[in-house]
Amino acid sequence: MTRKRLTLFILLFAIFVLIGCTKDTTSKSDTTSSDIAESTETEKNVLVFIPGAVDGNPPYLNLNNGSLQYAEEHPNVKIKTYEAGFNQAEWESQLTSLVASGKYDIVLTTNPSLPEICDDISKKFPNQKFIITDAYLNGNENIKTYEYNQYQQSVILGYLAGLITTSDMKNINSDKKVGFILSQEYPLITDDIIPGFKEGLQLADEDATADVRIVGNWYDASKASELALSMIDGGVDTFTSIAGGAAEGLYKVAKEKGLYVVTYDINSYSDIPGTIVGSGDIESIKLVKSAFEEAFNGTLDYGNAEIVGIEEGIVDFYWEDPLFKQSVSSDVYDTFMSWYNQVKNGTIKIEKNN
Ligand code: RBF
Repeated sequence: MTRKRLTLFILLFAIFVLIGCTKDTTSKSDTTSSDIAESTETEKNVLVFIPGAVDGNPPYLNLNNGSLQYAEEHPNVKIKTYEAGFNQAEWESQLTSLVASGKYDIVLTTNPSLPEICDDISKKFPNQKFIITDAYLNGNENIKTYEYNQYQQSVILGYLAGLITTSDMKNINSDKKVGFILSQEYPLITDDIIPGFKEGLQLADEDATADVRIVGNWYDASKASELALSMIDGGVDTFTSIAGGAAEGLYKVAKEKGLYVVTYDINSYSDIPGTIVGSGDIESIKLVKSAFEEAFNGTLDYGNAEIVGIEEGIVDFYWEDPLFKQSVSSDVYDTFMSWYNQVKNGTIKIEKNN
C-alpha cells in the first residue's frame, strides 16, 4: 500500500467512525428528549439538611423518612440527605456551600434556628427555595415555614405525666414531681413547651411540679443519666425529655429504677415497653409529603409561616397503640382518654393564653 492510499484509507475510516458516532449521539439524545416529553415530570433534586444527626433524633428521623417515602412514590424526585453534625456554628457555612452548588430545587430543613440561617443564605442565592419545619418565619418569598404547635403537645404530655405521678402505679411516690430533661433552651422551649407542660401537669393535679434540667448538648447520654439519677433522689418518678440522642441516658436509668417516661414527637413505646408509657405525635411525615406535593405542583405559598397543631391533624397522641393501655393503670388510662376524646372532638380546646 502506498503512503497516499494509506492516508486515504485512514481518512475514510475516520469519516466513517465520526458519522457513526454522530448518529449514535443523536439517537441517544433523541431518546432522552422524547422520554422527557412523554413523562410530564422532570427530575427534581431535594437537599434534606439535617442540623445534627438522623439516628436517635426523632424530629430528624421523621423529616428524612418523609422525604425518602415521597421520593419512593415519585421516582423523579431525588433526595440527598446531609447530616451537618452538632457544631451549630458550622451550619450556615455548610448549607451555604451546598446551596452554592446550584444542584437543588428545594432545601428541606428543620428546627427553630434555621429560619435565620436560610434567610441570610437566601439573600445571596435568591433563586433557592427553602421549606423549614419546626420553625417560624414570615415574609421571605423563597421560604416556607411550618411551626408545630408544641404548646398543644406539651399540655397533652404534661397532663398524662401529672396523672402518672399522682397515681398508684408501681414505684410512684407521694412527691408529685415530674422531671423534664432538656438539651438546650430556646424560645420555643421557654415560651411554649415548658409552660404547656406545666399547664398540663396542673390540670391533672394542682400540686404537681416540674423539675427542669439542661444537658447542654444533644448527644451526651451519660450527662442525661446523671441528671436523671439526681432528679430521682429529689423525688421525681415520671419523666419527659427533649434531648435528642442524650435521652438514651434517661431511658436507661428510668428502666433500671422501674420509673416512667412520656416522649415527644414519635411513637417510642416499643423502644422500652413499660418504661415509655406515653408518646406524643407530630405528623411530620405527612406534613413533609404534602409540602413537597404543593411545592412541585406550584401551589406552595412560600413567604407564609403556618402554625400546625391538633386542628390541622399534625399534633396528636399515640393512644391507639396497645402498649399505651397496657403500660398505665386503668385509672390513668380512663381519666386520660375521657379528657383526650374531648380534645380530639374539639369540646376541649388547648390554647395558649397570651
Ligand atoms: N432535636 C433533636 O432531637 N436533636 C437535635 O440534635 C436537635 N438540635 C437542635 C438544635 C437547635 C439549635 C434547636 C433550636 C433545636 C434542636 N432540636 C433538636 C429540637 C427540635 O428542633 C425540636 O424543637 C424538639 O425536638 C421538639 O420537637
